[in-house]
Amino acid sequence: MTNISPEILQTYLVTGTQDTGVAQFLPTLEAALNAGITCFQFREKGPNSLQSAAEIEHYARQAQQLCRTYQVPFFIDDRLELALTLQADGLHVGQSDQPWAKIETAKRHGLITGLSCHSAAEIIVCHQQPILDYLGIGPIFPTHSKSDAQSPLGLQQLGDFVSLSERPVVAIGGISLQNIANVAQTGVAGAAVISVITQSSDIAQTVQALKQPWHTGEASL
Ligand code: TZP
Ligand code: MG
Repeated sequence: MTNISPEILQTYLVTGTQDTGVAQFLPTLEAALNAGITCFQFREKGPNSLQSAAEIEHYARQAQQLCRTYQVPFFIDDRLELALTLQADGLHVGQSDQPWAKIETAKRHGLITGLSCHSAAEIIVCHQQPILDYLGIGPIFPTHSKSDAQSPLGLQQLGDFVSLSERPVVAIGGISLQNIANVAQTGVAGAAVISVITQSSDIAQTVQALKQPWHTGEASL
């Protein structure tokens, strides 16, 4: 039960200026787009993120323009009004973001909708909600990119949650080139990452390596 092609979730970059520095934000995104990411989420949040609404909108618009050039879906984390103003392709929300009211409004305006989940109970609630397109599940492994991250779920739990979910799942949190093959084997539609791309010294090679399990059939979609 979803309205999207799960392939868009396969290699999903989540980033804001706090992860790259302001100067490297657009160059990092363009390198990742050029290398073949399948989705981008603008997530301006947490320590060192921009605070001015005008600046946030400026970088979001620039990022959206780049995504259009590469024909990659452009999502926004949490900021419903910005997502509607820019006519983003999707909105992603967390459990503490008043998710259902935002998901409802976003869906009414035709956006793709995603929700972060961390427990079986949260996933079961989603069964009743056809307005939700996909689930983000994580963190799977320890992460340094989210200061308020919950405890890591691990691969076994991820596999159980993929089975429980009625919607495509994108895994997030601590995903690296060392564990991407194991993540793909749980049946997720894709992997969402921050630091493995933003801290890479060779983004083209990193993105190729992240996509590898889906090319070689290791992923159990
Ligand atoms: N939500 C759960 S973990 C996480 C988010 C946004 C951070 C993922 O970043 P990284 O660097 O890929 O671990
Ligand atoms: Mg949140």
